[in-house]
Amino acid sequence: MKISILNTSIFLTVLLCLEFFIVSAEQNHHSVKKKGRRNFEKKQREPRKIRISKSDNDVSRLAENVIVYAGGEELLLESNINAGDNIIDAIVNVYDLLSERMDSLQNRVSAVEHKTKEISDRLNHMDCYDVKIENPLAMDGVFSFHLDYKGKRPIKVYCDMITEGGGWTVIQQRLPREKNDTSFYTGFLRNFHDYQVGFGSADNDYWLGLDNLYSLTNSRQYELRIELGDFANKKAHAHYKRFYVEGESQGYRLHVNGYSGSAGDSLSTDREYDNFTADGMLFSTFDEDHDTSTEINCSSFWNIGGWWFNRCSWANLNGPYNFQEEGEDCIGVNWHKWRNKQCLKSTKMMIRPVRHS
Ligand SMILES: [Ca+2]
Repeated sequence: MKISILNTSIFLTVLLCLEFFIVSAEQNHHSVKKKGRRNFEKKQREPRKIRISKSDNDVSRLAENVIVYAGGEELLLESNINAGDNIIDAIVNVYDLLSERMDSLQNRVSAVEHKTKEISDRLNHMDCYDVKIENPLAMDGVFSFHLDYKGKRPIKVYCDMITEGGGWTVIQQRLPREKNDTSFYTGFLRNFHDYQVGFGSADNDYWLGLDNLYSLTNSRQYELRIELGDFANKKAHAHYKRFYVEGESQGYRLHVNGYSGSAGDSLSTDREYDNFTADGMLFSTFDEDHDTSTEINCSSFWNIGGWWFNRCSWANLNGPYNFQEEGEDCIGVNWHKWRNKQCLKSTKMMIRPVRHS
């Protein structure tokens, strides 16, 4: 019986101890859980910031960053919604970063494409002929070219895409005017520097410039065509098989030959040399006398603009724009082999690469 009472006492004692341990374990568990929640809530009150470096470009690493931020695995399990928000934030940040870099790359690609096209045009489109070859349906109009490999800025010129197959680069132009025409038009009584660099505008009267002429006509072989109109609205033309000018150090000396056409030859020496031929002459203006006359400066004496004067010339296509009065001589825009001392209403000098067939 004593043994029985002892056994019962031991059993009850063991049972009480076991209950004590269970209660302590539960209290400890709740204590840990509560402490963890406080830490998590404290972190949640802080502003949300996720620092993403450029190397954080894979989602698993981003998720890892978010778990560390959330304070541990246990809390992440309890707050998986918040952690999910953080992952989405991180992915949005990466998306923004990638978009920004894509935009930057796109801008750089566009810049390279633009430069490539510019270089390509410079190499492939030197003049109106190149445009016509690439696009046979191209119409008359103003186009931009880099006229030589050193060209920094594109230069605007008028292209004649119709006359005799087109592809003509206009180097000089005087548009037809009427007496009652009060609109502005370019003056051609200019100094040497203006004739060097060019003046006027491609959609109106203009002179392309001796430096540009030198660059163009020394890069390939050109033919020259001159279109003329008088005040009776008659037309004529002069065609030369070969045309080029030398550079500044050679006084922009003119070389032109191989005449054909309806206007007569007022430039070359094909038939006979005389004191008015332009071929072989240097360029002169009122302030730069390089003509062959020892007595006068042709340009300033006759007031006829810049030209390849001899003593003096059969042509003044850069003379002042004067209207022809019936029966009177007119010193202005002249082509003597066609209309002698009558002033002309319109002129157009244009060049095209010689085609070797
Ligand atoms: Ca002289």
